[in-house]
Amino acid sequence: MRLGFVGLPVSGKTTVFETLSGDAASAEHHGPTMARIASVKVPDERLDFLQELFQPKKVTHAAIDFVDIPGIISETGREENSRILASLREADALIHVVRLFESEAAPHPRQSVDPKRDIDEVESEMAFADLAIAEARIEKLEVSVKKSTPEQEREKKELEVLMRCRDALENGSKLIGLGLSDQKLKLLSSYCFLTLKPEVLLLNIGEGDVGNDSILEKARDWPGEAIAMCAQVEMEIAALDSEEDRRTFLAEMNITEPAADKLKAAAYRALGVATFFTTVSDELRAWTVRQGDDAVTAAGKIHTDISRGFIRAEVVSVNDLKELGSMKEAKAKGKLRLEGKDYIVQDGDVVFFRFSK
Ligand SMILES: Nc1nc2c(ncn2[C@@H]2O[C@H](COP(=O)(O)OP(=O)(O)OP(=O)(O)O)[C@@H](O)[C@H]2O)c(=O)[nH]1
Ligand SMILES: [Mg+2]
Repeated sequence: MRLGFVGLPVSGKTTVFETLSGDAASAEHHGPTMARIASVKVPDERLDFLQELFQPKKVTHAAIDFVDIPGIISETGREENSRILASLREADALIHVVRLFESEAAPHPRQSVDPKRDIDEVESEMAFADLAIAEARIEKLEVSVKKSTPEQEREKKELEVLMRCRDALENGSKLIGLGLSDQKLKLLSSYCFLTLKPEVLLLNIGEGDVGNDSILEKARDWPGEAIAMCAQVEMEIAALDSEEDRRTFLAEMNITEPAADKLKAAAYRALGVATFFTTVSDELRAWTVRQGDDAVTAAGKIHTDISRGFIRAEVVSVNDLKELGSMKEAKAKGKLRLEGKDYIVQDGDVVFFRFSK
């Protein structure tokens, strides 16, 4: 899964990014805007349990790729901003960081703390970036739909959806709010529109507001997931050497959940993620799919051969294994089920795929 940070300059994106990726120096720079990407493994106590049970040679955690880009500001110009934002097109979800701490360094004239003002600016730059893509494609399609080709019907449909998108974006609405059908979304999938992505709001609060639960009130108007953290404090905690020091510091600051866990949980909720586990040739591995994905889609995460040659899946939930203590018991109690192609993978499933080569 890939999560991209977006926000104004000095909102704290890089601070959060470096806190989460631990070793900042290892983050790689990519593309013309020098976006940075870091891969972070997702701790999962269910995986620890399965490791005890199956004793595999290798364990592979699910990973989240974080992408950090330079801050977006309207004065930079729409074209340049579109270029910067292009690094986020591959992201599954966006983390919109907004500043709630006082800072003299914030770009003039935005020194005062005003989350609504800042959020609106970033949102409208993202809408412009999407609009530019929609308009360019509409222009091409308006010419090509006139020709009678095998593509004509599809192109007409695509043009119709894109025009709806253009209207919405021109009115300042996010595309995610259009509630487009799966069929229509499929027509748009190659454009990777930013405003179609689930977006988590991250309120980057000042040191004085740490532990103040009512701060989330500030995100009252935000339609999606919102979390609050103080990036500065989280960074200092993450930099401590021992786990014990970290725990003590967290407790002292009244922080019940470290930033990484909070962000992961919020992103998983926003995306609707389900984790499943496989054990194949001595490797135990965690995978993520979207909630509602079927067994064939899940198989495709591992290898296209497995989805193509899919015969069936044998499934047992990790909770049943915990309760019964072994695969043998799970089988004996009928908890290892045979499932077909249409089976919807559930969070915490341990799946053994049977397929023909
Ligand atoms: N007081 C305080 N300062 C913070 C906090 N988070 C970040 N900062 C400071 O704000 C400044 C900017 O933070 P960055 O993380 O570099 O901000 P950014 O969003 O990556 O900025 P750009 O890359 O310019 O877009 C740094 O000096 C940070 O130390 C916070 O929670 N509290
Ligand atoms: Mg930065």
